[in-house]
Amino acid sequence: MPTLEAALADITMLHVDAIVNAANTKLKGGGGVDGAIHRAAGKAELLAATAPLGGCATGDAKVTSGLRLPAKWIFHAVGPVWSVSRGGEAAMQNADRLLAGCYRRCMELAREHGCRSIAFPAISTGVYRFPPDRAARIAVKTVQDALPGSGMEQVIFCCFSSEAKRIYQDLLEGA
Ligand code: AR6
Repeated sequence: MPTLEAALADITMLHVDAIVNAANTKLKGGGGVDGAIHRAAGKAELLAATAPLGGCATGDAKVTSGLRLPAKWIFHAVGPVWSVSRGGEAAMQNADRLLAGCYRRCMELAREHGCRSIAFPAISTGVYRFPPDRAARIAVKTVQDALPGSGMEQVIFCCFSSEAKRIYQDLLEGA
């Protein structure tokens, strides 16, 4: 059985086959985890690697190598911006679907690239303001659904605060 774990860590330091970036549709870098990944991987080199990819749609992900990171691959996923004030329940469900799409697509990419370990940040829960509890439920469920037959051995939900880690731990322990 693969291990699913919550870790409090800087995702750029993790020794896994793939780390996931919380990117934007232009794939031209930004703040938060995206900025940290660009700094650690080598900003100029990573921008050169993403330039030919033609951006990325929300809910999808694109691949580059890990460059100077310990990880072999970076999956650049674009999560939805949480802006329900403009659409109520329908907008929330659309955001849920797009966020799930990020995790599903990254698990597909992991399989295509023969990855046995992957680390996800809490996509959309920073600048994009997705509620952390709701995002974590979607993350864990989508990854669990994608595990059978994936060859995955280790999935790390990489948290940047102890509150975020607690949310994931509770979900993973079935609390
Ligand atoms: N390691 C792990 N998690 C981190 C790290 C890190 N080094 N740094 C931040 N986080 P955010 P988003 C957490 O804002 O909401 C960028 O400008 C952070 O605490 O990085 O998807 C992009 O270019 C939060 O829980 O991503 C986009 O424009 C989580 O990572 C936009 O932000 C995601 O926060 C994407 O916004």
